[in-house]
Amino acid sequence: MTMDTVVKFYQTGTFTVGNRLLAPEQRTVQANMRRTNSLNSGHRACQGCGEALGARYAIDAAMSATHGQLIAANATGCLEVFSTPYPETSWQIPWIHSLFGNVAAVGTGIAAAMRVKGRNDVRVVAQGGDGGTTDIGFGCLSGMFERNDDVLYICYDNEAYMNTGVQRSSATPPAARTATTMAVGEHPGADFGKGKNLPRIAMAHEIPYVATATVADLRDLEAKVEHAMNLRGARYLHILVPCPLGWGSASHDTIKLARLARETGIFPVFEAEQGVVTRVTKIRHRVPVDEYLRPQKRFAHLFGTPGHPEMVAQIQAAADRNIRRYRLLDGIEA
Ligand SMILES: Cc1ncc(C[n+]2csc(CCOP(=O)(O)OP(=O)(O)O)c2C)c(N)n1
Ligand code: SF4
Repeated sequence: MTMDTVVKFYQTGTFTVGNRLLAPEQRTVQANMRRTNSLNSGHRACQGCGEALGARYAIDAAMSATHGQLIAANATGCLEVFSTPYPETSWQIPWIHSLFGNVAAVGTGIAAAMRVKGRNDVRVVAQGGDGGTTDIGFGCLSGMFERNDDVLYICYDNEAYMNTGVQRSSATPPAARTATTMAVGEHPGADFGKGKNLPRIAMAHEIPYVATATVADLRDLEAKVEHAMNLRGARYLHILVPCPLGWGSASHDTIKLARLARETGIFPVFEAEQGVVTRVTKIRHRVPVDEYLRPQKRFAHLFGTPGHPEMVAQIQAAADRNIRRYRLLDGIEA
């Protein structure tokens, strides 16, 4: 070997060559040739859609954990629209489209019907976007939590109502420009101090399991779905799914942005049981929030001339607060 030979090391556990270096039982669901392909090719999601990627991994993992005994209910939104333009469908599992705001109740009903039929082996996932979850479907979801119904609810959080043209939801972050937030003026973009933190609200219901994940770490996502499907009762999984169309980001930056959301502290990745945080994903390489914000056109006004450095500082302060609150960095206490 000469001095200038490039030596490549592949980590075991990556989704490229590494999976083949692992024992078969340690490989990911997607690495398995017999995965379900629950959300199959041919759907109409935009290029680089984080929601399509997240749904594919989550539902394949749920299918694997339940040995194929799964029914999914889907709220109205991008995931439903791009996967099932009538009379076509990309779903290869029993799947039902609910109303926009009642998918948690539909999931509850399916679970109850299965129980009455003595089919306790059939499990249920209810899923929707952040608008369907944090706003219009919130009452049904809180009821599902309160009754501890046997459903895993998955929220694909792209931080706005994307399917209808990028309107603000209560999950839209402060300063983000949408079709329904101020485009110009002293404080353009979504307001600071508004919005809901659904994972924390779910935790307040003290349900068996609450977790957050991103499409930057798909192995972690699969593991959380598998864990959730091995539990009974109400479970909630909140996945950050970048949306190139709504965020004004490059299609090839979806994974990078999801990783930066985690590494800045903007999106804490953790698990909680009965309302108590049990595990967090530590930040490996801390980065300032502007590295996450700059590649997204929805935040472009923060960096123009003169820009809004005071708003960037407020976002940084919120990220730092997450780092303290969830102990995302070793040595930094709450
Ligand atoms: C009761 C009702 N109101 C409004 C709509 C129109 N609508 C369809 S999808 C959608 C936005 C969905 O946003 P979100 O839940 O965030 O999912 P995303 O499309 O972003 O994945 C809206 C407002 C509807 N279908 N039903
Ligand atoms: S608008 Fe966003 S969420 Fe909807 S399909 Fe396109 S990238 Fe995915």
